[in-house]
Amino acid sequence: SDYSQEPPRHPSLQINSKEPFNAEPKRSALIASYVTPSDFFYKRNHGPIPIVEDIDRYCVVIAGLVGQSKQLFMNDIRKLPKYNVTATLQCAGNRRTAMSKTRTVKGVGWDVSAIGNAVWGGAKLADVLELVGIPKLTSVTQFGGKHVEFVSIDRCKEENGGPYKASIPLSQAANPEADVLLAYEMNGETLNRDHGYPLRVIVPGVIGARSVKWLEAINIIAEECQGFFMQKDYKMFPPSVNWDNIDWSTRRPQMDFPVQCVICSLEDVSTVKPGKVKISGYAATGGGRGIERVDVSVDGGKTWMEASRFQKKDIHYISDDPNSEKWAWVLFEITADILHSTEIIAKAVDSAGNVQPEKVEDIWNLRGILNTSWHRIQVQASH
Ligand code: MTE
Ligand code: MO
Repeated sequence: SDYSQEPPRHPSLQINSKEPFNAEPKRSALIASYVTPSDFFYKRNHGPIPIVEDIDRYCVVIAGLVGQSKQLFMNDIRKLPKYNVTATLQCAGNRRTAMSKTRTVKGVGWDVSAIGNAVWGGAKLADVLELVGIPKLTSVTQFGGKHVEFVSIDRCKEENGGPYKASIPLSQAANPEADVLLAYEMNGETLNRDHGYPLRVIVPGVIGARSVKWLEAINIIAEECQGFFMQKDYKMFPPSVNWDNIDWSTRRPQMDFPVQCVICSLEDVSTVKPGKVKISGYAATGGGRGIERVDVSVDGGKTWMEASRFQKKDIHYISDDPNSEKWAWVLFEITADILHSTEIIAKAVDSAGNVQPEKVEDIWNLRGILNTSWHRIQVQASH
């Protein structure tokens, strides 16, 4: 594998792995704006960044359980109606480093910033599938039934030098309301190489691993994709499962991400001057459910206050769809009096009433995914 032609990256990123390049911004960068600039958007790769030189010849092949397979060139995709969808992408491994402090887990270490919120511009997958005779669907069944597989141009060692791939249910792919995109723009600009140039999938509300970058082919298949990242990774196991007794086939690939909430205005540990302290961060949930509430405690969880939430503040790209913010995070903010050293905690509730687990120990899993435990910051009050 050749890492000699990687794109330039912002020097402020914290690099968790150089080859493949995995990096996240400082947590303070995430609350500087509702839409995360692509420079400060986490980068999660499993191999070298591919190079697509001749954009006129670049095409996506749609094949599998379709009458006739079809080649789609960029021009064909741009001819379809263009949608801008604001969607939060979160790696299932976000906050993994904190999970490994309880017990070691396997995987790239991430602090709290393997997440970002962008405005993705492109064609709806439902419109693309219609071109090969697949009718639009209006209900989503999460498991069982046909799947739509996305195959990338990149090469990774987990696939023994083959391409990264993943799939989602056809019922989601062909449902225009699910807002699954083939995106060629990020935040109003041409998608850059790190984020999937020239074309990537965006599956809103689902863990980042299913949003395949550098798309090469779309296959309609009878059941879910058998690739490494669907079958041998990104599955949630109970705390009793270890590397000696693991049976990957007993669990389903993770799809929706659960409710998550992180304080970004303070590092852990922070020193503050006694008095008013601003506490802000992000909260997000999967499946388009939306955040109902963010609770903040400044006394280690004895008492709670509700934070204020906002979206959209700095959106410049007006979305066609008034409902599209449902895939996006909310930023929250509250000012509290902090007079003594203490533990600050944030936790969110989504519109289905889902809450976050109190302790990371209770959700420990050997791959270190989905750490959505209450986010805690130790603060020392000092003059
Ligand atoms: N697509 C390809 N082709 N190769 C990859 O390594 N990584 C996935 C997904 N799509 C990956 C991919 C994972 S695990 C995540 S979290 C997101 O892309 C990260 O997207 P980003 O780098 O644009 O933030
Ligand atoms: Mo990921």
